[in-house]
Amino acid sequence: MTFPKNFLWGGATAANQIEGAWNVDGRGPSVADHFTSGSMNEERFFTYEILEDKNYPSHEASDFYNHYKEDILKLSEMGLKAYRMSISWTRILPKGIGEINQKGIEFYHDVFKLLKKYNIEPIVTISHYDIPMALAKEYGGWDHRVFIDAYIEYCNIIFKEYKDYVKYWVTFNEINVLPNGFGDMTAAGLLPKKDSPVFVMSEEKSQLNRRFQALHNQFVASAKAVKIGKEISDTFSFGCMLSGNLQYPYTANPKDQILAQEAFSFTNYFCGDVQCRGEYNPATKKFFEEKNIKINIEENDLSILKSGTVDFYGFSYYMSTCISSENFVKDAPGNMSIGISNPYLESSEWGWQIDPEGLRYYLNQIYGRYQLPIMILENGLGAIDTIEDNKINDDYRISYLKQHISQIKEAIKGGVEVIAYTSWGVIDLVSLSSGQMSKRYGFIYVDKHDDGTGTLERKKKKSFDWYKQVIRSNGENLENI
Ligand code: BGP
Repeated sequence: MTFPKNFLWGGATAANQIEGAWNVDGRGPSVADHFTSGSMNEERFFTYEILEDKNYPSHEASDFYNHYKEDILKLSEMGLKAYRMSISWTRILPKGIGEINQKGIEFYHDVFKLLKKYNIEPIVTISHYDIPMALAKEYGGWDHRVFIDAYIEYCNIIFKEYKDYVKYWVTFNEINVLPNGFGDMTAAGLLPKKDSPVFVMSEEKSQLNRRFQALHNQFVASAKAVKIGKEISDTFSFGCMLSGNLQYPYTANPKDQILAQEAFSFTNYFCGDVQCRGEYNPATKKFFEEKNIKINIEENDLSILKSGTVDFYGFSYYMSTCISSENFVKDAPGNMSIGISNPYLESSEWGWQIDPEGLRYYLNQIYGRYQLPIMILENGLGAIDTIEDNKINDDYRISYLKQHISQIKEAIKGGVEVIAYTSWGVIDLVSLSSGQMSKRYGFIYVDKHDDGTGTLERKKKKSFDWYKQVIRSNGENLENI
């Protein structure tokens, strides 16, 4: 048997992409509620006001808030062992700090009770692209240290409330989208002066300082959360979560090798080293010096980082690109990344290059460096699904997942300790990059469309039964399923 007996086969979602009910039962707005929908060619926008003629997909999303009983029942029917979900910070603390919303507390109690009833282990992301709008508006975003205090207040509440239900906590989703520039608004709530595209990628000096200050503050918050969490319950286990970023050298030119090596280090080890080893690595310190980035590190921060390292390494993995020392056009988009296309790979309908071996490569690299248990917390294919004869035959999704799971198997055979695999968007939800519903990842279809119409009815896809069998066989005999 390759996969360990207690392997956590699961599915993943995030509150702002699935729950909806954005202003119901006392919930406060998050920054994500101010993102309009877009498409492959049309950017998403952040708007300060909610504009009548725009569609804000998080407002209803897949309406998990009102469908959670039915949804969790379906997850149990699939045989899921784990469900990676996030808590919406502003459902608990509508303004991000201060007054508590009892209805929000109860909602997650109900969700966790149901998961427990079906023996589904929750893996809970504390902050998944879900920044309290009130706090961001007042203080400008995570570059202000008030966010550390607010986050710790929020952690204290949820740790105490849910300690009998939750063992696995993930402090921040894809924290490394800050160094790579994609996460200013989504991950750090660094609000612009006026309405602007969500993914701006500014390289201005002042923005760089804000970005890396926000990142530092999140590192400190993460380490503090680990510390206080372990005081509240010794059963808690904490993970980091990075966007698994992989760029191959385009040619055998040694210059390309160096570039790829440096890119891997910057996009993965930068954050991984702080959260797994408790310190900024030498390359990162040099980077700060060279770019003349000035951040405020308070007296105890470095010892806090050292004392709050994580127990497992979590990451998302969807695709890979290439990097070159020559002047190629970056024509391959991806998960919070962009690179040069690889002639050996095919792409999804959204242009993300499909690379199962890349997942194995990434696992080998990360385990080689940290030797911590690994959770693959997101992986999947965003595709357009069509209903024919009342059926959704998503063989393309089955093929994508099968190839990726096979590569995990190979990595495990090679000695890598993988303990969980939670496929992304297990129930169809709003796409982060495009805001579309039509970029579907799920085993469970949700009748909801890009223009916001739809009955919200749920329907099993072909992949539902396929994944059920994969779980039942604990990943064995994949070729025949
Ligand atoms: C990751 C995010 C998720 C999710 C996923 C797929 O970056 O953690 O929130 O959305 O990517 O990306 P997309 O929705 O853009 O297809």
